[in-house]
Amino acid sequence: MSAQAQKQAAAEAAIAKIQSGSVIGVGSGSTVDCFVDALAASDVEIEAAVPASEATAERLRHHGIEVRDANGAGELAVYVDGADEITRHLQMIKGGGGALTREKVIAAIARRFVCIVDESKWVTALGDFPLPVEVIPMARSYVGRELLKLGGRPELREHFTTDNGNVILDVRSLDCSEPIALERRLNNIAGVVTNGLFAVRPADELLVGTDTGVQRFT
Ligand code: ABF
Repeated sequence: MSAQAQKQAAAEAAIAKIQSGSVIGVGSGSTVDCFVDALAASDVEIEAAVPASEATAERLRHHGIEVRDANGAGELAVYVDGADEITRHLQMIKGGGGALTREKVIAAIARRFVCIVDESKWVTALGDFPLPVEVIPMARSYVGRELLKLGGRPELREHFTTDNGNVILDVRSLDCSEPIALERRLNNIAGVVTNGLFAVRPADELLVGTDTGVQRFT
């Protein structure tokens, strides 16, 4: 089965987690695109969605699904999003698509986080994928130096500005074996807006598309 078919299967399995009439959070990326399309084709009619990126907002609107701002949406029933890496502890690296800050805010205001991935994202330990760190532009050099002190190898994501007007440093070689501690430490560097570790608030449920069907973990 191709990675695309696995994404599709995980996305379709997530539809069962959504109740008609609810307001939900919707992440970003190609797996989430499958979810939005599957949601639109399903019998489930949500009240509205809070999207993590402008691209997702556009896709939702295209299907006639109401898009709402996080401010004023209140607590969300469910947040459905993908990941770049996820472990058995449901801790993740996210942000390969650059929407990590909005993704983290929506994860924080959702009662449940359902992560949907293809099998390639399912890892035993975090850290092969470069960790995205969103930084306000004037702090780029300072944050880069601090990341070097922590053993990381930061690289500026070229020709990329986040939806919030910031830059991203993609960091290789960081020791991610204690993801909660590292997530907090990175967030304490002045100028860091967010980092792509989702360990303090992990997912609540994982749906992995595999060649033998969708596997579910909680
Ligand atoms: C979002 O989309 C991000 O956190 C992650 O970087 C990316 C995964 O993309 P895809 O579903 O295209 O692999 O979930």
